[in-house]
Amino acid sequence: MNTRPTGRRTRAALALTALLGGAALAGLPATTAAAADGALAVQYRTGSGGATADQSEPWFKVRNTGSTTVQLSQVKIRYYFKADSPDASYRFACSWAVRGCSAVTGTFGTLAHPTATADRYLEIGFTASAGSLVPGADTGDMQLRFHRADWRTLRQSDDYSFGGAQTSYADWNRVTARLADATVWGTAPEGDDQTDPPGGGQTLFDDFAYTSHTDPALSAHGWSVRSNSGGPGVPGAAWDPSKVTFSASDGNSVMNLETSTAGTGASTVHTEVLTRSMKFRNGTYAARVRFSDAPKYGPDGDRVVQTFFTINDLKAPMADDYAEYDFEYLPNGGWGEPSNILYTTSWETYDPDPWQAVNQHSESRRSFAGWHDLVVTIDDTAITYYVDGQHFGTHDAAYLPERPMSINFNQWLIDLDGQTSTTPRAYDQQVDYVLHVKDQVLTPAQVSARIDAYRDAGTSFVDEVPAP
Ligand SMILES: [Ca+2]
Ligand SMILES: [Ca+2]
Ligand SMILES: [Ca+2]
Repeated sequence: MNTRPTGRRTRAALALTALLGGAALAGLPATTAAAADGALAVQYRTGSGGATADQSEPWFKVRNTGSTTVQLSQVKIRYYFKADSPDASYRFACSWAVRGCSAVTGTFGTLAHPTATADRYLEIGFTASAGSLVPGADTGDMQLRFHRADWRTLRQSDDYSFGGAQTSYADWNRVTARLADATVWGTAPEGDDQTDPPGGGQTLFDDFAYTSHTDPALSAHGWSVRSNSGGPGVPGAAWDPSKVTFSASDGNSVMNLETSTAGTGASTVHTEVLTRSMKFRNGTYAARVRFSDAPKYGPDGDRVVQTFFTINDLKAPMADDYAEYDFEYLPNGGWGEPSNILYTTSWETYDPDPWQAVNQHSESRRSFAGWHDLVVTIDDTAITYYVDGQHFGTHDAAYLPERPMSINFNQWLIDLDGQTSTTPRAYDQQVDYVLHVKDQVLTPAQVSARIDAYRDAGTSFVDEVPAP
């Protein structure tokens, strides 16, 4: 992980965004309940009834059989199947939907307890633009499909939810529907233990009250201070744990990441701190970070990147289960930018060689020197960034995370072209705290209130977030 290439934003990346519309991905269930007396029925037919096929084509209509209006964004349908092999991967697509394919999301999950006919599921969800269902209404036709990533023939005769004889729409209880996290339709296979999904709220909070990078508490609290070489940034640079230090003033400890160079790869030192566990997915992430525009000594001008981000591992070029959400401040420009710029970027995936990026970003071209409150929220529908309580950007469902991630801070140099001097110089990035609240979307004000409450209680660290 963290072999993040330079030159990460291309105009081609933005053009690719349009191609992703039908393959949007949904995250964990929403946490708020609505329409408590609502009930749903799911009708199914197959568009491809063979025992084997190039694509499985589960088509659905969802009908509101209750007495209150249902927001489709609160609805999830699961279609269970047996994968063709343990490592087979699948792609979702929507051929046609009355509500619009862009309003229908599909993501794949793995059952914790596989059975002979179900070890995976396709979960269908809806964006807010899908609208609602009044009592008695249905979604109309949703002609959905999925295929193997390598387009090899798939076997569907062994799939729990498949009905080869269902060539016209009829109620089908071998798929499930959930409304606001409650299962309201169908019978799940025994392997689906997700009957009562967590409401979330488990929290990681760290005020970074440590003495040094070798403080046993730092590791005990799940953090790793990077020492392994490699990207991103200047080739030959070291990642030096000893340049991650801690200091306190007025009883509040902050972490400092120092990055330095004397104009050569061998003299360049990068810094990074990250959680060892990739267990963070939907919810709220927040950190108070101090960016700097100028070095603390030596000549200015290096293409520094100062960051707070979440990331998981790219399993293969363009693998769609990659995820990354960044705050990246470039005080001296870089990536073709002449001057200071703050990016927030949400990643679907990328190919390191030849470089190809599938992401969406927001930017602001001004100085962000000084302390800033950074917040990003991820739910089933969007990724939203805030800086100092102000909305900074919202990115689309196509960029939602498919898998959990680590939480990272790093400071590094894109290259040595911004300042060609061999005079030593160093830059600081500081971090006051980090907060993650699982599966809950908090406002920046609610984040501040949580931080205040932990500090009032004298709590400098808590980690309730379960392992993935
Ligand atoms: Ca199968
Ligand atoms: Ca992705
Ligand atoms: Ca602190």
